[in-house]
Amino acid sequence: MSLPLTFAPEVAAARAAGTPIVALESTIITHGMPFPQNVEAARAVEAEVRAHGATPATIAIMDGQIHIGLTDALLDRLGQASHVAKLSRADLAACLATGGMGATTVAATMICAQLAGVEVFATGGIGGVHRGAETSFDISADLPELAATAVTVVAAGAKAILDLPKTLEYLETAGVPVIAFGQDDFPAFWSRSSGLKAPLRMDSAEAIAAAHRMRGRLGLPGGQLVANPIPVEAEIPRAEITPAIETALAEAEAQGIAAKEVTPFLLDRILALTEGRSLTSNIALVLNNARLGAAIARALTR
Ligand code: PSU
Ligand code: MN
Repeated sequence: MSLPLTFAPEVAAARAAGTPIVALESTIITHGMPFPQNVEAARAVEAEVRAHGATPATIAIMDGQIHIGLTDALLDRLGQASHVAKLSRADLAACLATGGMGATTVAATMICAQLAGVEVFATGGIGGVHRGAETSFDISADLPELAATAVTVVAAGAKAILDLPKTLEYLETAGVPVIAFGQDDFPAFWSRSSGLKAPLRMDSAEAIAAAHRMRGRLGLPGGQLVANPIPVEAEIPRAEITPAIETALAEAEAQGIAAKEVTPFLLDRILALTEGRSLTSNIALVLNNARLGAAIARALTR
């Protein structure tokens, strides 16, 4: 039986020509940003990938198919739909089998990208080990996926809503290369630095591509996490974002938010608490990651 993959026309053309492709996730569209900024941002990110010499492939589940690349009509449908499932490794197959509509997280996007032969994926932030994980056990399925699936993921690090030292410890245990791009520190999404040193540093897309290829040659499963700091002009100083994070975390606790609701709840509250400032920064860092993702995809194609 063939895989339930549907390629958008521009992605099918890029595959046929062997030109670089960059995967993009869809949970950021349905659960990370409000409509219509979500659809506008998704289009801007796709345009940025094209402007840097690669073809964007936004991934989502609709009508029993894994869509690798969304036409304008599909992107509009997804961006406006009200009850879209947030899909990770655990629920991807069930959504496909039942014909539901689903947005893919980092973990599910990696799985779908690998099925489609796409080796690079650009996003905003990854999920990680939540604060209080020692009692809640809340660790994102994105982390074990990075250890299992051979896709290089470009993100702006992880948000300070998470426990960043524990997140880095987990990734080390799982054997995931964490590569800060162009600096020593692991970036913290809105902030260029988390105050923690990243285990690895690379300064060129070519080096990241070479490391990706070498993992493949060695037969090491899993991908790489490239942590690309937010551009200076879009950065929100840590002192300014911290109160919003603390308030959002306290609200989540008081309301008993659990499981897959936690991350979307926190993102939504921080957006409101910063009066949209976090959204502007969010879009700037995803565009920045799209540029680096395109450069890595180009280097992999050479
Ligand atoms: N972190 C962000 N922005 C996001 C997400 C995480 O800064 O949009 C989304 C991504 O899709 C990520 C998912 O894969 O949330 C992680 O959710 P969870 O923590 O439930 O695994
Ligand atoms: Mn979780």
